[in-house]
Amino acid sequence: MGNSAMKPAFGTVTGLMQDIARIGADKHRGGYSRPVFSGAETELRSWFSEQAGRRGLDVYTDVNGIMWAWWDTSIGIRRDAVVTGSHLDSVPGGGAYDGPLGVASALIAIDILKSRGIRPRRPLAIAVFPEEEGSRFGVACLGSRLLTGAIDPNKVRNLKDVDGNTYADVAAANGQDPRFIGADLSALNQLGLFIELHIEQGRGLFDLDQPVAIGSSILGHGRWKLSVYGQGNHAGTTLMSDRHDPMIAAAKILVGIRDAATKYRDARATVGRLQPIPGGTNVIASRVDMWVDVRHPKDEITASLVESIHLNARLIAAEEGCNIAFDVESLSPTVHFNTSLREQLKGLIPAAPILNTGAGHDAGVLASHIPTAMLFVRNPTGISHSPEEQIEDADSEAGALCLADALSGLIGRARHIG
Ligand code: HGY
Ligand code: MN
Ligand code: MN
Repeated sequence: MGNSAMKPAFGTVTGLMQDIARIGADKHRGGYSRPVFSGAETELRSWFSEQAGRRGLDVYTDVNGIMWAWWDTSIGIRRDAVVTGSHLDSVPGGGAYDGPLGVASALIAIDILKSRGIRPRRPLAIAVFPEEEGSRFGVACLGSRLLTGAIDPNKVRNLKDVDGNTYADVAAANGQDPRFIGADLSALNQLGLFIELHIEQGRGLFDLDQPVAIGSSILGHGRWKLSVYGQGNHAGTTLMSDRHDPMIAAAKILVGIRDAATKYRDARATVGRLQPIPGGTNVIASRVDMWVDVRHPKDEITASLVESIHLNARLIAAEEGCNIAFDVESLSPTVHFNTSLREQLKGLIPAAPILNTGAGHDAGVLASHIPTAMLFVRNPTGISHSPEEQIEDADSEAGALCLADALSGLIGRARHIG
């Protein structure tokens, strides 16, 4: 897979991933917790900046917190650029590779291009998008949504983390002026296409016995916040018959969500986060907040599944003398990657199969503005968003080689492919 290349000047993907292996390690959950604007994510940003600087790339962070590292052509005009990259933030207790693999592979791909004596005839940049997981402020792909104007900057400024800190305050404390976040047409107009390498979050490649695949589509997905309101009270002095316990309603609603999703082939519905308020052992909760992640290849099925979840939750809450609030936090339609770019990649990496993904990515957000593509690298267990996420070293290097082959084929092509 991929052309044979001399040893890259700066090392290997495995070596770069080892460089950052201790950053953001979560002793409590296992894996990594690298929320946006945290010390760990900030340290990863400095690591990227240093690595890109070592390669002579021009690195800066834009108004939306997106990092760009440019390898300019001799004429220096930044237009119609080929962009690759991914994200450095993680879910709580996430794996090492979801995000950083794409960033490390982009750095090594540039090493490989340089070791082959290739100079860009079209600007080439690495982009690192913040808050791809939406783990701190609740909206997935926040950086690419801001860049493309897909989200109201006022809504973003007022997003809060679990401690009640607003995005505006945290961004300002981290050197980003929240007054200027939002659609950035000057940045967007520099871009010609985006190709993101990512660890596969599934076992497709393992089953096909291939190291790298080309992406075809991203499943539509959304997140809703469901709050169940009951009557807070004392665990010892409140008879069972006198309770309006939102935890009971929430438990029934949760099982109902699973049952509703199993009725639709290919649907996925998950509650990975549930928060009783106030959360005391000897306290009947007054409220329970839960967050529902729903996905399906057909957006209309996602909508009807969410509708039935909402209705069922309302009915169950009423039975328990409770009521609910149900609000959308983020919603992304199913995205089919640019066919011409995908076919071009197929020509450049002929052995790579075509696979879809159930995971969201910044490439999905950018797809409505420029041709985008993805490369997936084999994940032997398919497990992701877990400390057990893993990859074989040889596959990491194969991924970077394929990315280098793709980039060398894409540099210097006309802006709009097909
Ligand atoms: O949630 C997702 O699909 C992605 O990992 N952000
Ligand atoms: Mn992820
Ligand atoms: Mn990811």
